[in-house]
Amino acid sequence: MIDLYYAPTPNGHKIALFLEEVGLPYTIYPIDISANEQFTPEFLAISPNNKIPAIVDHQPADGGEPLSLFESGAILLYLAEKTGKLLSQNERERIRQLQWLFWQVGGFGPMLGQNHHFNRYAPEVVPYAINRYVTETQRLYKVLNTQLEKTPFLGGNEYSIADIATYPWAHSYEYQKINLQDYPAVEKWLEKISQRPATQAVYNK
Ligand SMILES: N[C@@H](CCC(=O)N[C@@H](CS)C(=O)NCC(=O)O)C(=O)O
Repeated sequence: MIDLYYAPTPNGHKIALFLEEVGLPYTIYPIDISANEQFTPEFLAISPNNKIPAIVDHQPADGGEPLSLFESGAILLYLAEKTGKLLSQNERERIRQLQWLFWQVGGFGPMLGQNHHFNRYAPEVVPYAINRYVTETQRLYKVLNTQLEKTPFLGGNEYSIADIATYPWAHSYEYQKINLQDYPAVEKWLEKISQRPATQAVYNK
């Protein structure tokens, strides 16, 4: 059984999407980040960077003590290796999938997170910051669109943890001042992933 420390945000959705795809049983432990529950000593013992998502795997891949993990990219990689699913066994396709996973956790997520902050949550309007992060978001959507014009999924022909990491952020395109019609390959990819039963299970919960 896996404990998932979760809030209904793009980073939280990533892990739920993976677990639903592969059918691994999990228990959700909600962390209310607006009430600062991410700073409690109990949560910090699992996630020392005080952010969701985090997991505790009570049946870890090495058969040892329960394993706690934070950082969505590390969790997705761990779960993909543990289950042998959603990360290609083909070396070339696998590294391409990992390349896009790292692109998401190092760029697409953090930059869109700043976009969300300055467009939705900042207590004052900061035009410089809004312009900076909307412009960077548009650049990243162009990169995404260019890739998805070439291959049906981010890392190639197969749906993988790279798509799982990226989908929940792109799903929130309306918050980001993004006109999806400017990125037709992204629009098609979003629609395709939204039809998957696992995606519907996560977003309907
Ligand atoms: N790099 C982290 C980012 C996680 C993250 O930013 N989580 C946000 C919610 S989407 C959070 O927990 N924020 C609480 C805080 O910053 O105090 C990951 O990919 O797991």
